[in-house]
Amino acid sequence: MTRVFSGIQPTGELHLGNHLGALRNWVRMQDTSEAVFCIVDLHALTIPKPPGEVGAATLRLGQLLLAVGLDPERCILFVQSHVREHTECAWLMECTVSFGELRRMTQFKDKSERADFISAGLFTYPALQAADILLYDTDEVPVGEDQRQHIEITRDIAERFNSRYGDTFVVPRAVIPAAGARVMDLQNPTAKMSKSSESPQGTIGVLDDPAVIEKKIKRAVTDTETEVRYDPEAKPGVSNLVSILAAATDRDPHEVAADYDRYGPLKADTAAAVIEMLRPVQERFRRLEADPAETSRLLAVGADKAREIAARTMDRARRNIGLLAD
Ligand code: ATP
Ligand code: LTN
Repeated sequence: MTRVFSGIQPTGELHLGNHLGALRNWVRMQDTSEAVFCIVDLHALTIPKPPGEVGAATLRLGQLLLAVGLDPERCILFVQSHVREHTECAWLMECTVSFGELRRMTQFKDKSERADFISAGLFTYPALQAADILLYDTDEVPVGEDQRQHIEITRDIAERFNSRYGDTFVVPRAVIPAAGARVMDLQNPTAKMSKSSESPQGTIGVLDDPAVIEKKIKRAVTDTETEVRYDPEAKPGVSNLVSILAAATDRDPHEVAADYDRYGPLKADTAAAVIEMLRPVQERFRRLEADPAETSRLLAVGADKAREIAARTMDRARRNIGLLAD
């Protein structure tokens, strides 16, 4: 079976873009592949955080991922810092990637321009990400378009390591969902919906109350025409609503658009579909929130399974490098 690995940082609240663009696919992949999903808490430390913040956000994200439908019986779900092999392997990756390659990463360029404190970890971030992926003999990495360069560098690292020390790592490939999976900001439909968006009104949180969801969709920016058409270039606002409704009901956006001739009913149905889709997620989240020990237990089970695979890969890497056995 294909081994799939992906990671998500415990920063910010999950939104509809994360849900439709990533998490829903993760849930589906549990049945078609050997799926490993990781809450990458150490990656969150590349930007300094007050004590306790990352741990609390990790637990909450764990609860959310379980609520969305990740099932520890059908996938491995764990926290990066619980499996020490990630940081150990990251060192091997740092010694395999070059300074110049890391300097060319666009995410580093963007983030370092905005950061007050540029940690060395922000610079070596891709080495830790390569370790995450390569420890699990990963075939496929489902990620958004913005991560393409990180998967490319992971492939380069794996190939270079293998040619230096012999076959050690599986060379993974990125799986990037088709365009329709990109959810745009409701207030600024030419920008993607994002945790770091300036307009909370433009972003629907997975845990938003039904009344809040309804209000945000009702106030979503459209245009001065009245015709409903799926045309993301000319009509970004309306097309975003159409594609949200299509994604939430598993239909084709062009077909959905053909059902409407006014914006009002389109908005009402989109809100209803999103509320309906998120209702069971919110209910499961409330139950998990009431019993944090259960989520911690499930994450510990996941870490045990992950460690077993990661330890084997690290043994192979140490042996192939020819480090003195301990
Ligand atoms: P940021 O605010 O830093 O941009 P984000 O909201 O984009 O964060 P990430 O943690 O970078 O979220 O992404 C988690 C996953 O969700 C990734 O696989 C990403 O591709 C996906 N994703 C994020 N935003 C959207 C969106 N608007 N539409 C579709 N998928 C998205
Ligand atoms: N850099 C990714 C998060 C991430 C990841 C990974 C994704 C860390 N390690 C391994 C896939 C595989 C992000 O910012 N979305």
